Amino acid sequence: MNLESKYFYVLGIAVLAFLLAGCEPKEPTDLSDHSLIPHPAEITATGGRFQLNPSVTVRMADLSLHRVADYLIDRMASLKVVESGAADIALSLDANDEQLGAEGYQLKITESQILISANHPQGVFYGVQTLLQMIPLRQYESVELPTGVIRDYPRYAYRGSMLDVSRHFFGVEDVKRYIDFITTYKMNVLHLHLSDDQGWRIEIKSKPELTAIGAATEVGGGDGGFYTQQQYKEIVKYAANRFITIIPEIDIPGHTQAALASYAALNCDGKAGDLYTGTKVGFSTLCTDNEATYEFVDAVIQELATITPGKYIHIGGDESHATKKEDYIYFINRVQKIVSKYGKTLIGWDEVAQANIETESIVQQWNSAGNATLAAEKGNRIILSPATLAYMDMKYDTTSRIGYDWAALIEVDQAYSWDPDTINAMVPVELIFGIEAPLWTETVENMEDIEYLVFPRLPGYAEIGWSAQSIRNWETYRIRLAGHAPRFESEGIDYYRSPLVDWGMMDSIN
Ligand code: TNX
Repeated sequence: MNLESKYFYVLGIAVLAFLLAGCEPKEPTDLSDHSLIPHPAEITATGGRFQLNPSVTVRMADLSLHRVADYLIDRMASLKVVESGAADIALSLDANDEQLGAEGYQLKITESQILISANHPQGVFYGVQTLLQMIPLRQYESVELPTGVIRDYPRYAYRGSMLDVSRHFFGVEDVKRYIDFITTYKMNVLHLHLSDDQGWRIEIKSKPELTAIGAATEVGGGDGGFYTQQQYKEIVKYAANRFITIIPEIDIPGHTQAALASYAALNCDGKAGDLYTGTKVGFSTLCTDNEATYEFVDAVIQELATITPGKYIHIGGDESHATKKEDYIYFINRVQKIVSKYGKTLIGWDEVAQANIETESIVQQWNSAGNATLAAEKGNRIILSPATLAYMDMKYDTTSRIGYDWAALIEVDQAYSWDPDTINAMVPVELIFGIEAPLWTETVENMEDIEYLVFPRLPGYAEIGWSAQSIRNWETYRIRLAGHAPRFESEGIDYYRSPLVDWGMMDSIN
């Protein structure tokens, strides 16, 4: 090799080394450089390092934090609980800090300790979620974390997602996996759409035909299925351990073909209808003149209220095109009384605002700004799920392999770039309870399908619900989102590789 070629050889190696170093798994040395989603309210980096050793210890200052500690132990296998003395991770409830509210936390990393404090266990739990996002998966035994302080609290009290288990049924394990998805991003509600034309999915002991007949199929004619009350309770408990409230929805008076096929008395002609496996909407209705209908609704809500510790029952109420308007209003008014009688607060899709609902009831806007305005005039709080922005069953673009496009095509940037406070000029911001991103499942048959539509839009919806508008920005968000790809991959999540996100730059971290 002559001198010149040697020179180029060395230069070549240097360039290669530089390129490789650029792709190497590098952990941020500054606390503000972590790809945290949702973005925390305040991050102050102090420039030091904390070494997390293989035998990590955790100490909880309060017994009521056992749920949080159990969760952390579950996620970090070699974690040991110590009763007293110094611990690597200390969890406490002594924040005594009004700004943090019920769900906020402070995460302080010094050179010798990680301290998560909050006013309530739920805040500590969210501090734990932030910490877990900073620790590379499967490598926590020897990780170094940058020092500093994160102070964080949510913008909205209600941050949810909905899973439609009626159009296609998803079993308990799938629902738990879905709960894990939303847990990571600090959502606090899972709304389960438990009944529709294509299937009734929750055991009601006094109405056995609902599941004997009404759960037997699903869109496309598959086997369907349902949750026993025992299984439902298991889901509720799994969610509660992650500070997530399950909101059950029984969709009435429309979207009821499965119930109409199960009980003849619910039909105006007294004859049981046929099971339905198509995807049309708006053709079915409970007979609003029959007393049998109200006896049925009472029985269903009573059992549902008993197995649901959360304060909300969702009664659907959308797209009742087969119900006359005056019958619809009469029906919703009566159902409102039944829900109240069992000590629960009613939530309904935006159409219910036309009825005489109580001030505490909550209206979920999916379609009509007019209905949301009506609700606001009555003082009802509003959950925002505008179909054109928040429906995760919408395709990303025309090439998406599944999904609908009736409301919009929703690319990842559009899913992220909207402000709930400015959706309706007529709705005062104090009445906005929060946001929910629904996943309807007419085109969604299995977990891979769920993952493809939910990821990567879900983290964006979680950030809309949690982070102040002033700190949200698509250009910086898309970089943080790319930082989550290694997590999606190591958890086997089949996410949509949106061309708007530079996934490649993070490939090698995994
Ligand atoms: C409208 S949103 C519906 C659902 C469908 C969905 C499909 C709403 C309250 N009703 O029944 O599944 O569109 O995108």
